[in-house]
Amino acid sequence: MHHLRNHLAAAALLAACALPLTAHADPCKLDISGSDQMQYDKQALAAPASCKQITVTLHHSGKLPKEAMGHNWVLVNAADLAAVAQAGMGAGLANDYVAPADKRVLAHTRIVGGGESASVSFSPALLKAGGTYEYLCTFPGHNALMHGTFKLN
Ligand SMILES: [Cu+2]
Repeated sequence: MHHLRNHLAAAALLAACALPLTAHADPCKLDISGSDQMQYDKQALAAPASCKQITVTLHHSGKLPKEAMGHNWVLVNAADLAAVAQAGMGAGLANDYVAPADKRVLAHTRIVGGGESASVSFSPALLKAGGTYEYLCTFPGHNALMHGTFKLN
């Protein structure tokens, strides 16, 4: 009986430990893809306000190089989207199309080309619950198609 109880406890422990290792089981880790058709695969992302850190991983599902069809993931207050896109254009590829020290940029990945991925982690404390946030790609000309809403829930 003693033996069986230990066995059950070990099985329960294993099940509890295995859960966070399963892909997409962690609501604090988000994935999004950008394509050669200049589109994200998701128009909205959300993460719990209780996350210690939120990590967004951007995948480039296409084949084109970053010079031709680069993508990034840039988080801003919705009201700043156009201005951040404009400033990013002038910053160039060497700066991942993000103006250095632009305080309107809340978080951003580097620019990726076909087959590459990049992640960014940030604290939900940067955002207000109920605030309206948007993410965009600041590669020149992309933000008109490549943007979406970001929410804490
Ligand atoms: Cu893009």
